[in-house]
Amino acid sequence: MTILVVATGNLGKLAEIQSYLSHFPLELALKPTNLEIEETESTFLGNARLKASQVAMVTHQWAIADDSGLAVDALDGSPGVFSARYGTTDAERIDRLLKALANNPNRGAQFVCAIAIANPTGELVLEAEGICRGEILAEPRGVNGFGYDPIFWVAEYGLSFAEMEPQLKAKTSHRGQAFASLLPQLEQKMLNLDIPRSEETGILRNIKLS
Ligand code: ITT
Repeated sequence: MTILVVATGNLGKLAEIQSYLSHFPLELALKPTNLEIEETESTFLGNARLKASQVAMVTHQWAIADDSGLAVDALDGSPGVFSARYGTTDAERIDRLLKALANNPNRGAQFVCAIAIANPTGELVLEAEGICRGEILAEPRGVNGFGYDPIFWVAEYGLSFAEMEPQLKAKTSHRGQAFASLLPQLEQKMLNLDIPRSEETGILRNIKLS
């Protein structure tokens, strides 16, 4: 089975990426922990491309990368691409964000996710982006998920991401939107490469992407 290296060190992201790809006959592998790619681009997509391409080149395998973050309206889109670098722990990042917003009544924000897939030579072959609008809560709510999930509230469901079951977050979230756009492209890519399909299940099998 074709190996797809997941170019992330974030275990929360990894779990979500695994669940989106669970129906694809790809063998997921985690990038070597000592392989750190510096995020030098100013956009989510730029950084996702960078991570996918560099991890693919180093491992000589297909690689998928996710660059994501939280852009807060009243903070002119901060922390944005610096979301991971906004503090050293999730608690610290959340605390800093809540202090920066203080009592500002403008709580609008969006989570953004960019996904890129590179082939074993590092060439980018697929990409997608997703956005989820919400509001920043005054204090954390819920225990599920990871990262900024406890302070991101989605009006449509009256729940924070951390109060949602994983299936609901998957349906609603920025990453869910990005994968909804990516997965048909991935399936098509496999079909274009003439990968056999199982008659019974319709699931693609025996993929050889390269
Ligand atoms: P990799 O680059 O190794 O994938 P990272 O955590 O450094 O891991 P990013 O640079 O993409 O990832 O930073 C994303 C930040 O936004 C990070 O702090 C995440 O915890 C947070 N984040 C991304 N998606 C999230 C989600 O669905 N829920 C909560 N926080 C999220």
